[in-house]
Amino acid sequence: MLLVGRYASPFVRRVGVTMHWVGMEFERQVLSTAKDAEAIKPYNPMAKVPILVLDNGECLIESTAIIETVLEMSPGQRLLPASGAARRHILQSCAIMTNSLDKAVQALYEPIKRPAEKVHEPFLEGLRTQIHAGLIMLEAVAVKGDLPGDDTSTLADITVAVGWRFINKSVPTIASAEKFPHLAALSGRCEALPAFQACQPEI
Ligand SMILES: N[C@@H](CCC(=O)N[C@@H](CS)C(=O)NCC(=O)O)C(=O)O
Repeated sequence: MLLVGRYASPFVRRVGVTMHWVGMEFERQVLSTAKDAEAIKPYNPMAKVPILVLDNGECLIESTAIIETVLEMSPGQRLLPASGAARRHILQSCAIMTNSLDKAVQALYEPIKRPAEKVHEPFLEGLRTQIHAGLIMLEAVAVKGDLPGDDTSTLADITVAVGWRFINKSVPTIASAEKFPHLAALSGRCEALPAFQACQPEI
């Protein structure tokens, strides 16, 4: 099994943490979409990461679809129940964070990919507003105690903690520990866990 991508990407990192959590062995090819697009294309012609190359050579894309497969291959896993309200709530927390991350990545790309005179501040402001709304929803989940950030954690803890670290670094004006103390505390607990320690962002 080969995971393609850098842990600087929260999407790659949440796959890596999940695989470590369930004890799945894998190798990693640390390729950057910015610098190594041509090397990524044989795995995914759209040049996006993460990609998980299965032992039979199949290339899986999209972190949610990859994690679904990883968990299906992990009998007895406790990160995501097979059915019921608990599963639904975990998937919703993951969805709120992955949506927020999509917006955070867009906000990061906007000034990098466009000439300075074409960067549209109202668009960026809209992205920040959406990210902020996502974090408010997730802080409420954390306040309820649904994100323990310990060895009883679920896929929601992993995704929210990985996402928080990325957003906190890339848009710190929105994601401060003062505004979101429960998310910041969750991150602190999770980052100390072995599966998180094993997946350190490259930058
Ligand atoms: N929805 C995707 C998002 C993946 C994503 O946005 N990856 C970024 C890196 S953080 C990427 O490949 N960007 C290159 C591009 O969009 O061209 C997932 O969950 O895997």
